[in-house]
Amino acid sequence: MEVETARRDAAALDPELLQLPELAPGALRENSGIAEALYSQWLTLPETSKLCAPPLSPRSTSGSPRIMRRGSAGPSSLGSPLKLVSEPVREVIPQFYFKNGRPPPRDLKEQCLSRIDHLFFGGEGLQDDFKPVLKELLASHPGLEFLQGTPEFQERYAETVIYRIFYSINRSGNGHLTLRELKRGNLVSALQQLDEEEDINKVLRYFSYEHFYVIYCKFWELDADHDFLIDKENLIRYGNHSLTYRIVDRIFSQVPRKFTSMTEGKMGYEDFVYFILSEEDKSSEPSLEYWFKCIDLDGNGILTSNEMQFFYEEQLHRMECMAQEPVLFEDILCQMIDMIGPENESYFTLRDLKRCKLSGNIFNILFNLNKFMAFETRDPFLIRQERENPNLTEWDRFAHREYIRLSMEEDGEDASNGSGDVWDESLEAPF
Ligand SMILES: [Ca+2]
Ligand SMILES: [Ca+2]
Repeated sequence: MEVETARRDAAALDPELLQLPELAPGALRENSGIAEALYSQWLTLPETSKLCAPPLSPRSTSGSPRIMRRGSAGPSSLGSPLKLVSEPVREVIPQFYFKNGRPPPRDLKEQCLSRIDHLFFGGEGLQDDFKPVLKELLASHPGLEFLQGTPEFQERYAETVIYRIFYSINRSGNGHLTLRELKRGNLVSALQQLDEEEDINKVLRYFSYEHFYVIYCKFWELDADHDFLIDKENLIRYGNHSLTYRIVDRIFSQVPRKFTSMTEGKMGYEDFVYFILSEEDKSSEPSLEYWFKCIDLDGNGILTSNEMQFFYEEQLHRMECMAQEPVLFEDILCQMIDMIGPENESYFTLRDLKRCKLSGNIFNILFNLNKFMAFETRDPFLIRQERENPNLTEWDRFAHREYIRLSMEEDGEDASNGSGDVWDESLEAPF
């Protein structure tokens, strides 16, 4: 939908402003091919990619909620964030009230639960079955009111939340959530928290708007041509080129999970959500399973030293290229065995990894150079972060850091004091 809007905008552009050589007046309107070409060019401009970011959460770090700068709360004629950004500054004054006061918060949870009950009456829940639950939530949760002017981002938020729920709870990975899986997961307690908490960003399990914002912006950064698909070359840029070609190949051979994108050789948004959740929290069980499948080249359920060495070779090569002192595989293997303490020292099983809290590091050692280095040097910044909030997951910490960075960027403040790597790079014009 935003694409349509943008296309209309592109068609309505004044050619003079674009300083086109020798373009007859009206040519743009008559020749839609030019408009299309301009539109594609416009999409690749660095400024455009900023404009297409979803609205910041009301709890912006700068204390200046974007929604207030956005202007009128009335329905936007185009419903596009592209338009809203340029509107004049105006404060939103709520123009409605609940005749009998705001409905008691319990209602929301009851509604969601009864929906879910209904959903499982037939035995299993599909992703689509969760859509009405999210729709109700978007209509009634005070923490999501600010999204009401941007229906396309309401939709993206809803799908992201559903993917996150399935990633964590649908452990069979078959897209059919069973009642058993639901009961074992923490969705019901997340709904309860959602009910009692007005600040959506405090509901870290599944529903945080900031978490959605980070996932979506990361995807948008990598998807240079904005066709909502990512190829290998795009993904290799993830996290400041932190991943190896070999692991990216494995992801694209769809070993850890079959892509839902339907376009050969490309990853869609849902596939990316699975990837980023696995990449940024390697301590979680779904993540361990995801990466275990990647490394298990012959798929026999054990990781041998040969399989691990195949991936580590590329890391070693990269260390050499960066003139860093390489850590030999034999040394790293001993370190990994000490860390995991596997039942049989000649290989790792998934059970070995799930038993040990530090297992995620194995995967960083094998294919993520930046995180491997941070681990080797015991990055004091990360250690401090862990001490300050021991209850947060690795994912929560990552999302928090990135949200701050992205929102600084969007606020036009100096982001250079952040680590700034990925974002800066994405701002380079890709031609
Ligand atoms: Ca793309
Ligand atoms: Ca194997």
